Amino acid sequence: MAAPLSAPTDPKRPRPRPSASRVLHLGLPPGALASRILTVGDPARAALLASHLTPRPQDKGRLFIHSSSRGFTTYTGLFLSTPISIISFGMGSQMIDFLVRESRDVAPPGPIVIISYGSAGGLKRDVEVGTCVIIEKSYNVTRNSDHWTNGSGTPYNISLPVPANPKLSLHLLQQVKLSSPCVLGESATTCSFYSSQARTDGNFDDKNGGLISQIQKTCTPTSMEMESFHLLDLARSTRAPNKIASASAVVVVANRVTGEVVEGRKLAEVEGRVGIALLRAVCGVDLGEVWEGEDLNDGESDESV
Ligand code: R1P
Ligand code: URA
Repeated sequence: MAAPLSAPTDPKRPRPRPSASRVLHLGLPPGALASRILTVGDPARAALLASHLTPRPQDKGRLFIHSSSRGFTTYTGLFLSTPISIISFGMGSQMIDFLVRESRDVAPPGPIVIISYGSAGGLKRDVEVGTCVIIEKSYNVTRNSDHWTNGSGTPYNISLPVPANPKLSLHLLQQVKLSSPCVLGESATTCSFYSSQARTDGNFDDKNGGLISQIQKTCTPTSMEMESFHLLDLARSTRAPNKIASASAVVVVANRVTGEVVEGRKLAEVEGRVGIALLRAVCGVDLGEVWEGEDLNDGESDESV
């Protein structure tokens, strides 16, 4: 039987749960997660990475696996004796929102690390497909529906950047570089694979013909994907003592400037190699050093709406 969850921070606004002991969308009880979490979009990528884990002693010889009815699959086990969880979430910022908030709820108390590992489009001519990009900061690119409603603003908004945890990013870069081409870069995180990634479609009036140039006038992104911004934004909003340090790694699968697309066999090989490097990196990171210089004592109370 699972231990009861910790009390919600505001008893007047309890978080919804399907039962007293599991979070609503991930379907996990407390104790199901490690303090080190690697998230991926694709369930097949999660299964591949999880094949490198061994069961925790308390799981009686079987890896902990849970697939929720809302599309999240979680594996928890040991990688080189260190507890780690791998969670597949599907796609998009909203799924990452569920993942980050509910993981934080059932993960062990105190600081935790969440790293995301996905694929991306490339926006720099000289960054070849198959290269891993460690995202040092991300901009949110969103469709501005008001522009279609009354012509206000531009069709797409580009936010200010949000940084990844710098020590964690550097650690990932050093580890992945040992076995694969890897660079530090900025990312444009988009609200759609289509409109806000400048893919044109005759069936829709997306007003996105000039979007890549608009993005490149604002920032210098190396990659374009759909989740990093929200992960980094939520992580920096966490309160001590239950902070999240986060960083994001992507493999460029299609270069949007040159039109080059990675070949299937090469992608499988690179994804596996980078995946193992990230498992090593996440398990090898010193949880104390990641937050060096930051106050990990109790945070302030919630006063705003
Ligand atoms: C779009 O095809 C998906 O691919 C990328 C994007 O972020 C988006 O989720 O990530 P994954 O390869 O992790 O799915
Ligand atoms: N994922 C994305 O979001 N965009 C791409 O072009 C490739 C992968």
